[in-house]
Amino acid sequence: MVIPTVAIPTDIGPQISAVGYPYFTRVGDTVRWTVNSGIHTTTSNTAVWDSRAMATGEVFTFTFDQAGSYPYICAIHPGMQASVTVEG
Ligand SMILES: [Cu+2]
Repeated sequence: MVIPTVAIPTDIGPQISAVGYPYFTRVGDTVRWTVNSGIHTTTSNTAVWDSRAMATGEVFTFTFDQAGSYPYICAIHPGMQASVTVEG
């Protein structure tokens, strides 16, 4: 079974999957998600951002201007969870 993932196309990017990965970045950085397969969203649990539905190859970016921990899900597949931790 192939688990669809949302990830930037590098090894160090954020990934959202059934397993979930933490991702660490710094204030002022722009995080970029690219859909590798299927249709997914990257949706902040606390309404900080919402990509809405994206198809394969689509890209969403968000710039973090405050430190904190930001959990997010795929709104289409709520079992897909991950988080971004922004360090000051
Ligand atoms: Cu999904």
